[in-house]
Amino acid sequence: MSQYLEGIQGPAQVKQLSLDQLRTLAEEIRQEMITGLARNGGHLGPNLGVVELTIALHYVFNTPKDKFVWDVSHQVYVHKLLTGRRDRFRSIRGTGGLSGFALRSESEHDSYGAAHAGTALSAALGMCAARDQRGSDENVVAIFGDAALTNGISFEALNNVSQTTKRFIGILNDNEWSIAKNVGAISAYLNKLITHPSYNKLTKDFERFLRRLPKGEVALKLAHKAEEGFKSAFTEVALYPNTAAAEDGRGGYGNSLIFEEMGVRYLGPIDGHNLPLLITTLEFAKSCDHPIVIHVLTQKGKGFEAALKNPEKFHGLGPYDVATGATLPVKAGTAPNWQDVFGQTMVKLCQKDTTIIGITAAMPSGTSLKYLEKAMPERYYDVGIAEEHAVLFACGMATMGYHPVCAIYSTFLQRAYDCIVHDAALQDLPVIFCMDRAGLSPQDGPTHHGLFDISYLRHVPNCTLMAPKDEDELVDMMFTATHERHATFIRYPRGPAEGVPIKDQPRLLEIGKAEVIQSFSNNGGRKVALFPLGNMMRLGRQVAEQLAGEGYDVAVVNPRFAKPLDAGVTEFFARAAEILVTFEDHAVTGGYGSAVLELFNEKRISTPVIMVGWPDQFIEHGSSVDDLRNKYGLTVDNTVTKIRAEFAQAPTLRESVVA
Ligand SMILES: Cc1ncc(C[n+]2csc(CCOP(=O)(O)OP(=O)(O)O)c2C)c(N)n1
Repeated sequence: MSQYLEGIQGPAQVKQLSLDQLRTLAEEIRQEMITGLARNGGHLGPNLGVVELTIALHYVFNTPKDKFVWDVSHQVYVHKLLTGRRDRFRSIRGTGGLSGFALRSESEHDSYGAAHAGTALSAALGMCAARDQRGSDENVVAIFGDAALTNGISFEALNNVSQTTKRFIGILNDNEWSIAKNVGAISAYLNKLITHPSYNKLTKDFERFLRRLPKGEVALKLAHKAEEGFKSAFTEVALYPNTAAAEDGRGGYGNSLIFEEMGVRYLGPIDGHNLPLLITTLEFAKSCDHPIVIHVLTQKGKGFEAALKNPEKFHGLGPYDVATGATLPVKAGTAPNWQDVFGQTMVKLCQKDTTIIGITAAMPSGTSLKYLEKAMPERYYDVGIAEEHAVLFACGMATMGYHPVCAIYSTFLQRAYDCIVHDAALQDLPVIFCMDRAGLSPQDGPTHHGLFDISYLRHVPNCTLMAPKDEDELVDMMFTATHERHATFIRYPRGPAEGVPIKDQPRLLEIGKAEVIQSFSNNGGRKVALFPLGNMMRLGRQVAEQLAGEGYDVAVVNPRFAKPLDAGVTEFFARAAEILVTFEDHAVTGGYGSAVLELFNEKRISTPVIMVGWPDQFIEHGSSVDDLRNKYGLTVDNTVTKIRAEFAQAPTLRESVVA
């Protein structure tokens, strides 16, 4: 039983606690997260790092009137616990449960939804502009990580702050980690601010200052009572930084060239686990009439030994053992993950072809490009959370004779759409895109599902788009892509592949050529042609089996290519069949099935098409792919029922066409 957490119905109760009680609350929150997430997993590490920061934010500000805009928002678990969602907390990321991210429809305290990085500063600045327009007085606080700061959009926003508003509060939550270790010059710069000798000295100064408060202790109430005196002294520290530190250009307390030159007051770095320091600093920020960024140092995984030891693993993970932090071993006989096959194949391809290069946008482990990083670091680039840059960087390399491979999740590649069209495709550059998580990312939900890439790529000229039915074909497709002279996209889902053996020597596939898995047997049954794209082959085969058991004559074709379609094979089976079924782990709108319909229109083929795929709506999060497929009918039973219904509906029409 917790002493305080259970009594927290909303931020109002947080404000009533004393400093000691807040500290106990912080411990209780850590315990609840460590034990509560063990069964289903989640973003444990980042949330353990922001316990004190989130408590302080709710202590000082008043949501929902004041607005918190969390970047990525994978670190909002503490915020959820403090804003009336404690009793549903353990449902997080599961079917029907709380979202793992901020979600406007979930709570009035979630002022802005997110899960892609780099959006917080811009959105918060927009809120500030709206506030100033309408003359209201709410505070807007953007909370963003050190890796999110490396994202281009964050800088676009910073560039725009001082000309837009006088009241803007940014919290730079710096734990030195992206998912992997943060990379790049910005990260190095932040590190300089932290390790500068003036940091410790001035922090001590600040502590000394706090101790000078009445009763000589760092006590919240007292800090508040002494507000005016405190603020002016604080301002002095902030406005007149250590000059030596400023002169050598390395920043120092109260001085950071990057922020200051952008017209944004910089304050910090401060200890993000020191509650009174956080509270007093936030109080100060609230009173400022100029834009301000507070640099807060936090420890990812604080309070859980296993998470501290392995920040990358505990950034986001599945079920784990509360005592040891150990995750479940992979069951014997489980097929390798698609991404691991991708990563290992990259190493093999790079060993044979010196023009191949691997590029990730801050996702070395998610995409498994880590294998290349380890084996051939000189052929590997982590460009940070910067998908547009990743694609343009690849385009630049491609102009110089290289074959860059961008390993980017389908959902994150959305951000680089213009670079795909304007740079890769228009210039007809041989960049290879391996789109991981094409399909569902069930526990993350709509922000992470990769259900739109076929639609957003299919109409772009000069592009080839393929989807492997199994891991052996993934290797063939990667090999084939390295021989292409155009932009080539390969989509494959998250998790285990099919468990088929992988040939020693990959095969060059003919572009735009489908694979006939099973032709009609002419057994006298009604003819159905199944075209399952990519990982939908398994479902397609199950449907074929069921239909065959019911006496249908079934053909199964592996389309391989969503672009270019194999027009010949598709037309042949379409004309031979009475019904054609397309399957795709993708939105049906504008997807592979739509491409088939366009072909039918062009060739004046009138065979009915049933399209199995995701409906035209955002698919929520759920505990598993199966949960969501069952809900939306991407199942054997539902497909077979539709086929039967189609035959029942127009039995004679088609017969007359066939005749
Ligand atoms: C556009 C985009 N690319 C990649 C990701 C994957 N991603 C999620 S969190 C994260 C790291 C965020 O690090 P930081 O901003 O420092 O926050 P922390 O987790 O350290 O609190 C990344 C790369 C994403 N969410 N959005």
